[in-house]
Amino acid sequence: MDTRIVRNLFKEKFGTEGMLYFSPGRINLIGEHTDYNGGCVLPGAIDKGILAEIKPNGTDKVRAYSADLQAYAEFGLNEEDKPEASWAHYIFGVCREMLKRGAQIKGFDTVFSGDVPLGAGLSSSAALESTFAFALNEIYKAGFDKKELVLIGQKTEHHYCGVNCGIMDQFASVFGKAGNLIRLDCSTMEYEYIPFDPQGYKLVLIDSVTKHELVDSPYNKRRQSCERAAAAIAGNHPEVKLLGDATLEMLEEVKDKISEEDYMRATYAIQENSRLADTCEALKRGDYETVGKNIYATHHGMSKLYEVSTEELDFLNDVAKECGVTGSRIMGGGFGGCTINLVKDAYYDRFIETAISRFKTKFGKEPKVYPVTISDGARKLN
Ligand code: GAF
Repeated sequence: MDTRIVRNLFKEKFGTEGMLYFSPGRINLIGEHTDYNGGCVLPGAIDKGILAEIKPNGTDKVRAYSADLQAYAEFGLNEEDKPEASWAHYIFGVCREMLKRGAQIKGFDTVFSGDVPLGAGLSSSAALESTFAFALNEIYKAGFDKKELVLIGQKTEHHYCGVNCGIMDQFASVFGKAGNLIRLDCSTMEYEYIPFDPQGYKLVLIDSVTKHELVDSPYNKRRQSCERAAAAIAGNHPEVKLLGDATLEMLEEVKDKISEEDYMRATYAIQENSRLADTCEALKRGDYETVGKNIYATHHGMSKLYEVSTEELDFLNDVAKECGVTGSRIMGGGFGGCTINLVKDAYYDRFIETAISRFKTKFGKEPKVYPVTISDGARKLN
């Protein structure tokens, strides 16, 4: 990412130079809506993210400029100082979460900019949180380890942004490693890197250009459905805390005690967790046909049981099938955003051309295409 825009703006606004930090957005191969259910996920960091220049300013105020929105916000660090602008909540929230955990954060100046497409489901918000959590931890020598930085980002979403998300996005942004997916057990935060370099295949995102916005979406309702189903199962099986601990047989036992909707959501969440385990095995064998089948099955579950798809995303999924794409599905929370596609090299060009032209004819707008490069996590750049 070109650092010059941020550097020039920082110099222009604050007349000095600061330190540069970067954190990436993420993809997720499989394991969607499993993180807050205590299941597993398989994300990787991408080569797009948020870049921030930061310097303590010797006051008790944060002065922040968003280069992309061309917007400025100034705020104190006490709970009642929450700024009005929603984009500034992420920075304020990270500061507050660090202060609550005993860090000595003081006023600073910052300019930031990103190249993660907004609303595409690539976790621009986690990238923003991770950039500031990582940077402030270093600058103020707060001494948090990387897992704590992940939790600081997640709690920022819960307490300051209104999204009861899991830990996948922040984890991928902080722990990303070039060329590797991360198999993360969200109930324990144990993880392993899985090298991902599928010879003869490409991974590509097609952005349906329908904005995915978790803050306004029924994302939190999906989580509540799963928690109700898990609580019903726990009545018979006290060892079950979340759906990640449950089986389909356990769910059947309580089918009559929960709503049909909760039953559908829970069925998807339990199935998705087993699909993830199966996919990790297939990846280790280099069996991309099985990986692809599981990816399609995830799309079906997200569309028909979890109901987080859109007409545009279902359409892109159908086009992928017709073009012989190995695996294709909605990626991230859903309600808009991208599909992720595992495509054989030989089919790639035809798939991209067909997807663009058919989508344009049907919806009158052009989808965007982002080839995926799995990259490193949060870091200092200078
Ligand atoms: C969003 C959330 F932020 C993640 O925690 C995760 O639940 C994802 O949706 C769905 O898998 O990105």
